[in-house]
Amino acid sequence: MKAWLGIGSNIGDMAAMLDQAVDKLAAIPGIRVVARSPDYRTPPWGKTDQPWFLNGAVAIETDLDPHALLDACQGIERDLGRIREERWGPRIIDIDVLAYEGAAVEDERLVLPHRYVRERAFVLVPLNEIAPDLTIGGETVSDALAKLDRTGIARA
Ligand code: PH2
Ligand code: MG
Ligand code: MG
Repeated sequence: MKAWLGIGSNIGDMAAMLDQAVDKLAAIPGIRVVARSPDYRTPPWGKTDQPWFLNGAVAIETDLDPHALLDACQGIERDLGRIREERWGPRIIDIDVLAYEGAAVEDERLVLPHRYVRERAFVLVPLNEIAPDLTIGGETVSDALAKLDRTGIARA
């Protein structure tokens, strides 16, 4: 199945963190990285008194089901030294499952498509580079992005 991930970091060597996250994803049996957006510098969203982020998007082909994919992403976050911290606060690496082909999931661990994708320019700007026609919540990524303010977001 195809799935789309958002990656982000706002602590330390952010570009290296995103590279390592993608390398580790590609090294997992059952995950094949098929596309990666350029990195974007993005202003902090939600909790604004924190450093800027570097964000990107990744498309994968996977044999893992949505929850196994979430486990794999969280395992990589742990490997890269992430400790669970405050909601929407600074993080060394964040790997979010944004959407998974054919899957609608809503439980305590996982909501797919991701709850806030269509409100977040920092997610949609990179995602639009690799999946403009992907439909999320009845709307394509490019249509959803057209409604958002992308002030401050720039190719790194
Ligand atoms: N992640 C958050 C909260 N706010 N803002 C930006 N710009 N980029 C992020 O990745 C981000 C955020 C929680 O995961
Ligand atoms: Mg996350
Ligand atoms: Mg996140």
